[in-house]
Parts: sequence; C-alpha cells; structure tokens
Amino acid sequence: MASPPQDLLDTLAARLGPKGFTRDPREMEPWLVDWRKRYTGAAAAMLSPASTEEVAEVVRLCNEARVPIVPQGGNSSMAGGATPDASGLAVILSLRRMSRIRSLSPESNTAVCEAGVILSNLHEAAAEEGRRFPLTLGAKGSATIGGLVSTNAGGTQVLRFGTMRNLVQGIEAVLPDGSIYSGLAPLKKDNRGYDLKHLLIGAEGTLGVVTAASLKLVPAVGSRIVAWVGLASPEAALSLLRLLDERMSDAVEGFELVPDLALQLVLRHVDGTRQPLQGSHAWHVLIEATAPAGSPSPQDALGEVLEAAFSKDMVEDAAIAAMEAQAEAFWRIRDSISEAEQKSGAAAKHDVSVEVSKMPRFIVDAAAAVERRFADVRVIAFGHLGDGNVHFNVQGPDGASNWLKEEAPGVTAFVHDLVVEAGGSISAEHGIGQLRLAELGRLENPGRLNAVRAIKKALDPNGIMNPGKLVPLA
Ligand code: 2HG
Ligand code: ZN
Repeated sequence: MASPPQDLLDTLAARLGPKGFTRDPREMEPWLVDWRKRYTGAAAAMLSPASTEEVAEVVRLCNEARVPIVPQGGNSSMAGGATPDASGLAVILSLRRMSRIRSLSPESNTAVCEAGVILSNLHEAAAEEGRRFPLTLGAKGSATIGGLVSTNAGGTQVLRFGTMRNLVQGIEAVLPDGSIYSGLAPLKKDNRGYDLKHLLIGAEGTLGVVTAASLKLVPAVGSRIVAWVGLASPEAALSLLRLLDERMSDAVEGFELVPDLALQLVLRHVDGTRQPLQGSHAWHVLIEATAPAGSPSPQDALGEVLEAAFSKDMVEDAAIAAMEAQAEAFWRIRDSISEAEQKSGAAAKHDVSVEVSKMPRFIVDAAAAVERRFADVRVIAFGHLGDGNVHFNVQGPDGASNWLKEEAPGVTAFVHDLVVEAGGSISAEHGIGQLRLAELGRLENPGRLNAVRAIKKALDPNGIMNPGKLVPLA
C-alpha cells in the first residue's frame, strides 16, 4: 500500500474540482473520527465525487497507484467501519455529494437512490408519494443509503420488513478495478448464479463502492399505535410477542426490549424525556403496530391483546400513546439509549444474536455470568428481541479511566465465547468494521474465513478497498 503521489493528488484535484477534493485538515477533521469517538484516523485527502463516473475514475486511479480507499457515508458506523487508520496513507471517499433520488415510482414501489441520500430524506420523499421506505433507525438524520446497504443495516422495524438485504432490489457499484457494475434493474427473478448484489450488501466497502441502490417501498402507514409496557423479564416479553403474533399477525412491526437501567440512563442524560409509566418495572417493551390506509386502526386489537396479557400475568403495566406526540416521546426514549449510554461512561459494546427463542435465557444467564466474573460492571442488554438481537453492552466501573483499554477486551472475549457457545453471531447488526475484526478472526469458522479471504483477494487483489475492516488477515 502506498501514499498518494503528488501527481495523483493533482490529477484528482483537477478532475473533482474544489467541491470534490480537499486536504484541509479542518474540513477533514470531523470525518476522521468515528461516531463513538473510539477511533481517530488520518487521511491524505478527502474525495467527494458527484457522479458514478467520477467514483469510477477515482477508484481506477487509486488502484493503479495502490492507494487505499475508505468509503464513507454519514459516518455513523458503530464499529469504526468508515474511519481510516492512523497511517495517513488512505483517501476518504465521501459519497455525500451523490445525494439524488434518481426516481421514485409508486407504481413499481421502487426508489432509486444514490449512495449519499440521507435516510430521513428518503422517508420524506416516499411519504409525498403515499409510500414508505420501512427501514428506520436512530441515526436516520445522518445515515446514508450507501452506508446502510454496505452494512446491511437493521434498525427497529426489521421484525416485519427484514434488514437492508430484504429491501435492496438492485445495486450500482464501482468495483476495485474501477469498472462499473450496473445492476439497478429491480428484477423480481434473476437466476444468473452468483449474486453480486448480495455480495456487496454488508461488505462494508471492502469489495467496491456502492454508488446507488433500487429500494423497495411499501404502502404508507394509515394509522399507527405505539405502546409502552412494563414487565418482569425478557421471557415475559417474548411470550407477549408470541401473543401479539397470534392475535395481530403482521400488524406488529416494532418490538423493542428496554431494561430499566437503560430507561433510567435516558431519563438522566437526555433532555425532555419523561418516565413512560407510573411504577417501576425491571424490563420494558416498546410496541408499534400499524395498519395501511383504509384498514381499521390496530388500537382496539392491541388493547385487547394487552388486556389478555394482564390476565395471564405476562405484563405489569402498559400505556397506549393517546396522541402522536406521546408515540414520538416513547420512540425518543428508545432511540436515545445509545446516546445516554455514551454520556454515562465507557462501555464494551456487543451486538449479538442467538435463536429468538433462546434470547431471553441468554440475556439473563449471560448477564449473571458477566457480573459474577467481572467486578463492578453493569450489563445493559437492549433492543431487537423479536429478531433475536440485543446490544449486550457492558459498562465499566464508574470513573475507571483505563477500563476500556485494559479490561474491556477480556469482557468482550468472555461475552463472545458465550454467544458462540449458544450458536449465535457476534455481529448481528452493526457489522465487523475495526471493532470486531480480531474477534472475528479468533472465532470464525475456518471454512468460512477461507472463503471470505478468497472472495476479497479475487475482487480486490491489491487490497485497496477499506483495508483493516471486516476481513481478518490470514
Ligand atoms: C440501537 O439499536 C442501535 O439503538 C445502537 O443499534 C445500539 O448503541 C448500541 O449499542
Ligand atoms: Zn440496534
């Protein structure tokens, strides 16, 4: 790998113009550190092409000169996936200027978005046409389509609509040699063998640069009901979800588990949040149910299920949001957990999945094992219980400044061993990035690891695409 020679930098500057090229340290600074401020990198330049052709040229030139490229969207990776290393050899390839929604068709229920489209902008554009892009997450105001595709993002509505992989119908990308793969046609059936689209989804920019995607839209929501429920255990929460499945089938699209500790952190650290229920409960669940326009609101059905759950001692208390503002307030609590946790101190972050039915036991047993094994730590396991995915974060002792560096890796290895023992995954949603690279190398099945390395080598023989992420070195 090489740092960009001056003549390459001159060529790139001339080709991309002042809006597309900078070496100004002040302009680059915010993009050299990850969202959680764990990784600080350096870059020789930041390139911001405005078209797929410009991306292709940048990649071709960098490949010829063996210059590493770090693709970047909204820079909201939870795993350091978009931060260059500290060597300063790499260039950041920002897709943020490619922010056009090329088309949005209610007839075909498809939106073709460039990589730099911000998720909430797509939400708004779809709503104007009576449609909805159903994937959403806390970082929707900054996360971009390219990043969401490249990390196979999840979020809070996966229960019903799946992850990004389920919503991407076609892809346009620039491959590491600078060639353009034009696969945007939203074909329902396409059986030509290896699927490059699926290879690029979740590849974290290691196999090329996603420049645009055709995305599936669904009908706009006619009505939605949001409820906050207090209950005794994750087991009770899963029983409630099963009851909701039985009685309301597809109407339930959000089901998020919140431990009391996470709620308390939000109430303490996030302005304007209020206790959602009167009493205190060890666990909470946020439920969202929707109905399309023209169908009856799911409010009565949800009320009946919650009544039934009371009578079975499954839930302790519940509040159905009477107005949209209250529904938003409930979601705000849920979406602020990450921020509150960050404000309250260092945490070893884990993003794990096990089989859905095993998750309640896993949460309880693994938390007890961690808290027995490590002094003064606190487990905060929250999130997407219905997907079998929780963020099993472990907070260090108050005021222990070196904890993250010295103790957290041991905690992480301990947690990941428990996950592997339970047949689960150490990366359910956020990806591998830099954060989990060593752990993937330690724990991954050798056959799969060989295949991953072989694919990387075949498509990116010079190793220029987002080095140091996702693919553990042999
Ligand atoms: C969430 O579900 C996000 O809120 C972030 O995936 C989780 O901070 C985290 O660990
Ligand atoms: Zn999550």
